[in-house]
Amino acid sequence: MKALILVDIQNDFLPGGALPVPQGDEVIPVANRVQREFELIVATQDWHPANHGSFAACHPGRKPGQMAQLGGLPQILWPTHCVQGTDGAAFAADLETKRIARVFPKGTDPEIDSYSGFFDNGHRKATGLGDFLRGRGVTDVYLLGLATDYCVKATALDARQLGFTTHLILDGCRGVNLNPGDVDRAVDDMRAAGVQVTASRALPTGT
Ligand code: VGL
Ligand code: ZN
Repeated sequence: MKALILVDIQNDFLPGGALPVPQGDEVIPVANRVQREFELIVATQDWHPANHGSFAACHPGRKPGQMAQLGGLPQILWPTHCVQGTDGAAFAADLETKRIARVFPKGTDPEIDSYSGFFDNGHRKATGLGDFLRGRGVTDVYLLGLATDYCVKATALDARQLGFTTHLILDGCRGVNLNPGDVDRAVDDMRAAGVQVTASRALPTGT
């Protein structure tokens, strides 16, 4: 059994959003198209309280892009984004959402960030996504969304660690590239961890 995981396809990560991923909108038609090949579709949603510790605004005198400590871990400070209940946190208007079986919010604890859809960055708490997929008999997960070098990467690595055969739909992802080459390095890291890198046109049909 395979499942499709749509990672953080939210307004704040699109051009014009609070934390825009270059060409982030280009993942939407891919996401809509590949859903046809899946019986089980889930989504992750970056879902921060307004006082989330990953926001530069919560660290007086600090700016987005600088480093801080959060939950005992090094943390990149981001612009305020994906605040619970705001339009920025909503799924992209053009994203097909009717067939999403369950949405897994993440980053809800102000004291720790959560790039992965499975666990927070300290691997202290699970979101329930792993148990959900196991309970549905899923062996293979396919991922696409935003951003390649943060949440897609972290979700793919955790999926591998949990024992899922993990496939990255590369043309359905876009990255931040805070430092030039970050996206390429993220893809290399995923490959090195055993993630299969594929393209939307090469997906198997059916379940
Ligand atoms: C993300 C940075 C901060 C992501 C979320 O979805 O990749 N990146 N929060
Ligand atoms: Zn976030």
